[in-house]
Amino acid sequence: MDDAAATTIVAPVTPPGAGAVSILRLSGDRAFPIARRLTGVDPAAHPPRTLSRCAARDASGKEIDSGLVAYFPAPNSFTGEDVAEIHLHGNPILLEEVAAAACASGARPAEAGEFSRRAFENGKMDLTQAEGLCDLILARTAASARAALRQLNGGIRDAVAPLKERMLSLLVLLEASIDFSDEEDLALLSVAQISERVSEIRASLFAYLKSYDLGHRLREGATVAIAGVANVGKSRLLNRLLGEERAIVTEVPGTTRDYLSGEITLSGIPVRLVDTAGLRETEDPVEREGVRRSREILAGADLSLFLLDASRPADDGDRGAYAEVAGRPHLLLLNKSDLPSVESGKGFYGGGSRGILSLSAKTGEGIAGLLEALARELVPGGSAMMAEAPMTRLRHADAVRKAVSALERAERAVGEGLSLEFPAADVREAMLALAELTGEIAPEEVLNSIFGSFCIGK
Ligand SMILES: Nc1nc2c(ncn2[C@@H]2O[C@H](COP(=O)(O)OP(=O)(O)OP(=O)(O)O)[C@@H](O)[C@H]2O)c(=O)[nH]1
Ligand SMILES: [Mg+2]
Repeated sequence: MDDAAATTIVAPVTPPGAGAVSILRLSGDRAFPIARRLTGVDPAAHPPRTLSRCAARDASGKEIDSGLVAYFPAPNSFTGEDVAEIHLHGNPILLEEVAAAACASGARPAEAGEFSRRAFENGKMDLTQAEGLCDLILARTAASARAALRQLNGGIRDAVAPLKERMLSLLVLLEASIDFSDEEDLALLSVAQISERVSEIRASLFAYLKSYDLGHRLREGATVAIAGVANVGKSRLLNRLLGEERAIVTEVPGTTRDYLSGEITLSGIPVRLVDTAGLRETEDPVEREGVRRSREILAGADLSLFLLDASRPADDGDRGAYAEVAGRPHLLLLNKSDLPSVESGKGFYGGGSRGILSLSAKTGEGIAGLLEALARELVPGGSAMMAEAPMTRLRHADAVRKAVSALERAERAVGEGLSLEFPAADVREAMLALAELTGEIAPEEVLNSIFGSFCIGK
C-alpha cells in the first residue's frame, strides 16, 4: 500500500445489524476514485452533497447491491477531507463486501474514533465538540442529549473564549509593563487594576466551573443503591420505582443474591437504581458473594437508600448493616408504613444522613416524597445553568480548576508586590490550561484516550 492510499479510511457509520439502510463512509485523498470504482458514479460529473442512485460492485466488478452515493469534497465534509458515503441495504454481509472492495482498491479500515479525530485534526471541531458528538450519541435522557448538543455546537469553547481574550489582553499589558519597569511613569497598569482584572476573570471561570456539577450528572448519571438487611422490602421498592416487576419479591429472607438494576430519569438525569442482596453474615457461599458485591455497589453509589422494616423493632442485624452506609450519603427509609409501625428509626443517624422518610413499597404511599428527596440530592442547581453548555467531563473541570488556581497565584503575586513577571507567568499558565480544554494543546495520550473510547465509524 502506498502512502497516499494508507490515508484513506473506510467504515460503516451505521450500527451493525439488519436494517433498511446502512451507510459506508470513505474519507481521505483517494475516497473519490475508490467510490467511483465501487459505484460507477463520477464525482466530477455529480453535484456535491447530493445523493445519486448507483450500483455497488465488489472488487471483481460484480454487482452486490443497488444503493445511493454522495460526495462531500474537502473541506466541506465531516472530516474536512474528501468524503464519499455509499448507502446500501442494511445487511452486514453487503456492507462487508463493499468495504472489502474499498480496501482492495486502496482504503484501509478506520480505527475507533478515526473519522472524528481527523475532523478534530483538520480544525472542523475542537476537542470539546468531538466529545459532545460522542456524548450526543450515547445520551440516556433527552436533557443529557440537549447538553451534549450544546457542547457539539461549540458551547464550551464559546463560554471560555471571551475569558481567554481577556487573559490575553491582560498578559500583553503585563508584558509591556515589564519591559518598561525601570521607567516608573510608563507603568501601564496600576497594581490595583491588575489585581482587579485577574480577580474578575477568576470569578467568571469559577462560576462556570459550577456547571460541572450538573453537566457531569447529565453525562454520567447517578447510581443509587438500595440497602438493608434481608426482607425489609428492597426488591419491592426497586420494582415500585421502576414501575415493573424487575426483581423477585418473596417473604423468604435472602431472596436477592446478586444485584439487579434498572434506570429511571429524574429531572432529566439518568439514575441507575441498584437492588442489593440483604446485608447479613451467612454461611451460604452464593449469598456471601452477593453480600460482597452489595458492599462494592454501596461503596461506589452516589446515594444509598437504607431500608428498615418499620413493622418490627430494629435489631442488631439492622444496626450492623447500617454501620456500612452511615458515613456515606444516604436516606433512611422506614418501609412497610401500611402495617402498624413500631420502629421510628431513632438511633440510625450517621454522618452521611440526608433525611428520613416513611413509605410503603407495597401501596406506593410516600414514593412521591422519596422521588422529590432523590431529585434534591442528585440534581444539582436549577435549570438556569442550562443556559450555557455545562462542562460534562472531569477533564474539563480539571482544566478550568488549573486555570482558576493559576489566576489565584497571580493575584497573590500582585498582592505581595512581586515583580510582574510572576503574575504574567501565572496568567500564561491559566491560558494554557484553557487551551488544553479545547484541545489547542493536546498531548497524544489525551487524544488517544478520548478518540479511542469512540466506536468504529465515529
Ligand atoms: N406490608 C408490606 N410488605 C412489604 C412491603 N415491602 C415489602 N414487603 C414484603 O416483604 C417481603 C420481603 O420483600 P422483598 O422486597 O423481597 O425484600 P428484600 O429486602 O428484597 O429481601 P431480600 O432480597 O431477601 O434481601 C415480601 O413478602 C414483600 O411483599 C411493604 O411496604 N408493605
Ligand atoms: Mg430482594
